[in-house]
Amino acid sequence: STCVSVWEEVSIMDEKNIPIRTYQVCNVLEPNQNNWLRTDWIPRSGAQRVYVEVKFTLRDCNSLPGVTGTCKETFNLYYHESNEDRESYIKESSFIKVDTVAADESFTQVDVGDRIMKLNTEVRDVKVTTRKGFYLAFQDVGACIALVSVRVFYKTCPLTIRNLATFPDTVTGADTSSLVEVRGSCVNQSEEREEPKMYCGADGEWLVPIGGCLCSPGYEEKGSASCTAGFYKAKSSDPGCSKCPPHSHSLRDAATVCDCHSGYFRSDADPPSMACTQPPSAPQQLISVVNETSVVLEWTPPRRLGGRSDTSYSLECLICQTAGRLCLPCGSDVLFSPSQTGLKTTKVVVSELRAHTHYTFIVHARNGVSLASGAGATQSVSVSVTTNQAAPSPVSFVQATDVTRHSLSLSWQQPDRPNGVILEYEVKFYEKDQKERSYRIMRTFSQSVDVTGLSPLTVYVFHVRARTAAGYGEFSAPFEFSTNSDPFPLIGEGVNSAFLLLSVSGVGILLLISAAVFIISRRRSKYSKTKQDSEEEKHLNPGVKIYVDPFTYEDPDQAIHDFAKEIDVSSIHIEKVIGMGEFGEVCSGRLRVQGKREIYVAIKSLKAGYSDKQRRDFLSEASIMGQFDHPNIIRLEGVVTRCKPLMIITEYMENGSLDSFLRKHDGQFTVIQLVGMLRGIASGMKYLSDMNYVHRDLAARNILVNSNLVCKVSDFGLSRVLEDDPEAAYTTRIPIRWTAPEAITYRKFTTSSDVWSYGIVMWEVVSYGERPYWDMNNQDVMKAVEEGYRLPAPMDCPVVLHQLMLDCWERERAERPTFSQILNMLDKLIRNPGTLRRTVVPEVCVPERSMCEWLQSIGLERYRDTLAAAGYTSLDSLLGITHQ
Ligand code: ACK
Repeated sequence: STCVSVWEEVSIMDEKNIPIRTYQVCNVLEPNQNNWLRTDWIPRSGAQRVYVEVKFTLRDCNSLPGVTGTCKETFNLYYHESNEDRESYIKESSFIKVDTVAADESFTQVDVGDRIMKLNTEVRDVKVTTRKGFYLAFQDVGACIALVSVRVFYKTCPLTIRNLATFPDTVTGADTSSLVEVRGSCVNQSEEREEPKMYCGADGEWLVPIGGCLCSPGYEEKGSASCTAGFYKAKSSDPGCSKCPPHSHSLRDAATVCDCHSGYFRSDADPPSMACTQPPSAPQQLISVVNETSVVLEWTPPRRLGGRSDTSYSLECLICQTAGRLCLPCGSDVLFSPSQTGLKTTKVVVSELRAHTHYTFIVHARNGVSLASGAGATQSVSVSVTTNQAAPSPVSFVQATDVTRHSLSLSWQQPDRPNGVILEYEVKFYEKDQKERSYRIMRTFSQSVDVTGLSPLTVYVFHVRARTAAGYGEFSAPFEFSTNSDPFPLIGEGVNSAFLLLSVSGVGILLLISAAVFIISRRRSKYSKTKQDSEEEKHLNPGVKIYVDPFTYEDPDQAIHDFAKEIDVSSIHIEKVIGMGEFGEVCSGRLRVQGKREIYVAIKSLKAGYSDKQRRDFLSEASIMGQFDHPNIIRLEGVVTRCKPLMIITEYMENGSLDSFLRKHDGQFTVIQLVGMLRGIASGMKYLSDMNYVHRDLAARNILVNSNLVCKVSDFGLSRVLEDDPEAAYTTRIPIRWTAPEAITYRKFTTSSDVWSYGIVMWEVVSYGERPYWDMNNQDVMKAVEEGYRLPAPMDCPVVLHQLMLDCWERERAERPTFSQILNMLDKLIRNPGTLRRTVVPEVCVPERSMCEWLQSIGLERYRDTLAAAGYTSLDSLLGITHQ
């Protein structure tokens, strides 16, 4: 029955009276209708879901009389996918049903001749993905239908531009819910900001865009144009074209950066939005002040900074044969403070220059565009100077007063041309008839000295010279003075005996160092720890004399004879007991070695009934001391070991130990004198640390003072005590108040812990022998120090000195200064006494001096602020205070 189609092709007129072709079928009277009408092959053209819009009319069965039971009001729509475009026969069963289509209620009425027809439009969609194309078929099952049109189409999301990205015309997906992800491409002169993406919905609508593009440098979105001349756009993310910054221009369109006007520059680091700038003009008003062998250079900034704020200066130093002529660059030994290049300040101190030499200094000004502007473009200013270091001129007048049989007071005037601050005077004198074969030297800060120990009725020749940082000046002409008559024996200071000791021990020490190293490595004794510690601190420098620990000797008597001279007891003349030491009495007396002058000495003796260990400990001090030779270390004259009591003979220090000496002379010294004492101690300690010797008990009580106020480090006993008895209650033997925390807690004794102790000594000196941490007990001291408490500045203590103390008391030992730095610092202070003027106390007392001083004098300075707050700032105003 399907072979012969009952669908008829009929021409009718549409509503506009235009003839159209329709397919009609109307077998409503016969049952079991199955009439098929098939389309030609329709290519899919990439579509995945096609839409079929059918326009048709359908007769209402009610309007057809006598058709009940057979008349239908629907037809069926089928499809069949195929690659074949000319299939002649397709089985019914090959078709897949799309839908049963019924007439819509809203029939459009079409006037066809005398009949009114209702035109229906129905759309069905179907997924077609498997073949190149498909056929559609309409199955009539007994209705009265006219197929007016069949339109087949698919949907696309149309080409669009979103966020500067183009999205192509995109065929929708196969399913009604499918989204097709589409990647956009940036439009011309734009670049991707974030991958542009959009989804094409099944209905042909684009969904929310993701990501997008930005206009390339030189272009802006506004009107999608390039930047015009005079404008630029540097980055795609910039909002739009901007006007060229000052001193720059862009001549062509689409500029990404503006070019600088001629004479203006931009550094690599300058952003395109920054104005073009210029190198600075020359620094101005360069002033030089020559101070011995240093020069202070100061200038003012250039008149034109070129529109930048990164001006820096660099210095060129030239050494010239004649002022300003034939110059060569200075050597690298010249020091520039704060630096030679990259200077932000307008002041430099140039030091370590040669004396009496012509220098030219050129100060260059630079900024960020100096390089960009080409070589040789820096502007500079120069100055030529001649250094003028000179030692002081000779002392021209010396006089003697208070002449007695054994002494006289010598005084003199300052040299006419001191050429700097005088640090010290040196007095050389000798008996006139001895000529200069044997002489004594005395040094003093003041312009006078008491010369004692002279022979009666003897003519002495005196020379005085001054020393500044530049060195010693010439000695004065000889001045002769005679003592009065007396038969008392002659006493000298025995310079020669020290020399003798030194020369005897010189070769021996070298041999000993190698012997000691050998012994240490073989014995691996417990003392090797000490040595290790000190090596950690300092890089051993061959050629520098290193202290040898006498405890590394198997035989302590060998050490004593390597380092100390045995003295015949008959040459010692004990005079009186001056104190008690750890091992016995300390006496003063005189020593007369054959062929030498008699000298005053101190004699330490070992009390009877000593143990072997005590003997060893007692003599170890001499073995240590005997290795040292320095004006600020107590000098060993020799030992007596061959007969009893055992004795250690040292130079005699007239003023005894420093702590008691200061307490006796409370407030009697100038700051410079105190600093002079500290300098001596620092110099001695520097010497010890250079020799790798750690003192461990540096304290004012272990410093001795001679008649010239020269301080010398003594007491080399404690250094060994701890090592001998590590398990003992050693803390009781550690001088807690003087010892660095790491030395107390884990026995880390180093030169840095000696520096801590040195800080305490400074405090003792400036406070004239006050006890550190007063009457606090040891436990409290350790706790307070651990918690960061540090001794405050003593009364009238210069700020710089207290700062130096605080530096010595840095918790981290590596942060503490070295003795060499301390020494330099003190020398600087002595050279510039002005820096010592600022003391800690007056700082607190600023508003009204006299009021402040008065409160201080009555111990009520804590009320200063309260009184000031109430308006009482002067003593006058205080007079008006009422009872209320
Ligand atoms: O404070 P002083 O008088 O100085 O009391 C002690 C005492 O001996 C016990 O050590 C004094 N003393 C130690 N060595 C010397 C010395 N070389 N010259 C003068 N006095 C000394 C110290």
